[in-house]
Amino acid sequence: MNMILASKAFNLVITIAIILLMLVLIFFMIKLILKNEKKYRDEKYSLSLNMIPQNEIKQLIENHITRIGAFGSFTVMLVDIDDFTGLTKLYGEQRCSEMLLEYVHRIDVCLKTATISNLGKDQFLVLIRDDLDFNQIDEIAQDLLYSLRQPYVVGHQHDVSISASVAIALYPTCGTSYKELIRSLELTNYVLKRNGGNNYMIYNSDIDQNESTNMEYYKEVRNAIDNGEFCLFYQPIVNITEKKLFGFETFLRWNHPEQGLLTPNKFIYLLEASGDINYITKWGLEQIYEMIEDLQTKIGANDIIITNNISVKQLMNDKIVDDFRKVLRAHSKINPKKIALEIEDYSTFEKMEVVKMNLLRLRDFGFRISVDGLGLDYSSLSQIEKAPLDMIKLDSSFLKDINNNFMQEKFVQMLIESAQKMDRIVISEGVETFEQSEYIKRNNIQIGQGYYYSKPFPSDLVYEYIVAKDYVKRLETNCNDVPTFADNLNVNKIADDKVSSDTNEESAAISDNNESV
Ligand code: G
Ligand code: MN
Repeated sequence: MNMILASKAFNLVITIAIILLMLVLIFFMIKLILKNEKKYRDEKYSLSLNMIPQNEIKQLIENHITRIGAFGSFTVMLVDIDDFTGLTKLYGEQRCSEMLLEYVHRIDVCLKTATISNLGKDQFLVLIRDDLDFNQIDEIAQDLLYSLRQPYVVGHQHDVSISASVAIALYPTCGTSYKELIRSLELTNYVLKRNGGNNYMIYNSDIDQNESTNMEYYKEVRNAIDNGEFCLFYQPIVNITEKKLFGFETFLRWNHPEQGLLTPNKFIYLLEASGDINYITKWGLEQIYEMIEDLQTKIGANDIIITNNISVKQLMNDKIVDDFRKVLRAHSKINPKKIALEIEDYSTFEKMEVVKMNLLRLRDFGFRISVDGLGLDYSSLSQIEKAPLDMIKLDSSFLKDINNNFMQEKFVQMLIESAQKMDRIVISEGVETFEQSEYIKRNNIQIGQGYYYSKPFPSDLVYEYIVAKDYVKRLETNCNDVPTFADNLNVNKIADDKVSSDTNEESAAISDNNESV
């Protein structure tokens, strides 16, 4: 009996010992897994620690030049994320700096023997000491771009795609000192960005001859973006028959610290030249979404449509489609039908396949497409019959000689007829006087825009305007009796009539309008 009890106790002790041993084993295994995981993470991100500061890479390159002399060679690269400012606005600084670690990791994996330094927040200088020929450089750059383009995890989103520009300079042909090499890289980077980024390029002396002045402007525009000097102005579009607000057209303005408020004719070419037009276009769309959300909070459901001017040049780059998709996703509660994309240069757009394609893709997202400044003649009317358009804005030239334009009235009738058939909206722009406003009504155009109704004004006056005009319910019984907005609100804020513009026509129109009130 005792024997049986003793053997049972022994078995129990053994079982407990085995269980304890297994628990200890499991504990150590978990510890090992966690340790490896940590090691992997540390290895992956140790790059941020291994990257050398800018002054060190400078010293390193200068020492290397002294050592190899005029007959040696090496390569430097400037890797710059396209539109990092836009990414940080969309995902936040913290998440983007985490993404940057992964980005640097990819550079390091692609360029195993390279030394990397962080020049600006999204710019990396890479030194490759190997003696490479052009084919090898092409191959390296293509691999690098491919790897950098793969999706990133940012916060909860697992498929964030970013692109980069890789500027490349060879010692000694592209510069014989650190300073010269950096300058060549900056110029090349500028040319890459101007062409829409997402590419690589090796510096050549033609770039220097053609581009150095442009680059100075580029720096100024960059500063303006960083300092938030760009803003959107809003001009009301009114439904004159239903006496209510149709929506707003937005205009880009540069609040220049020395030159005051500038219209796009003064700076759009700079944005186009630097490639920053992509950033500004996306930024503009974000601003509009924010305005729509803000108005919904303040006045509830509404059918206000906000339009955004887009140039053919912007539509030539596929990037606009990706960019707009991202913004659209970030505001998925808002119906994109509330936003109309306005294109000028209708005939150019018609001729360019890529522009048409991009426009159709944007329309598929749900944005409305509007043609701006349409002239009234047979060729433009027959062309737009077939085009994928939702809105048509008639050029103000149509209002210039209203007493003597029988032909134009015929065209308007044709246009209105076809617009009704195709469910399109027709808007008359540049309405400056009471007579013109009456004239468009007589011609069955229901929607008007122009200084007669209101000049464009800054975004923070939009809500004030809607309230002042009592548009929350509907437009006043007779909008023609109401003084223009600028007089209604005597605020000491920038109004569009402070705009510095080249066009005398525009300033003349402003003073005309002021006198008539
Ligand atoms: O081509 P687009 O419609 O995008 O041009 C708009 C420009 O015309 C803006 O700079 C805007 O300030 C200006 N504008 C708006 N309404 C009027 C108007 O009634 N008369 C004139 N001359 N210009 C106007
Ligand atoms: Mn326009």
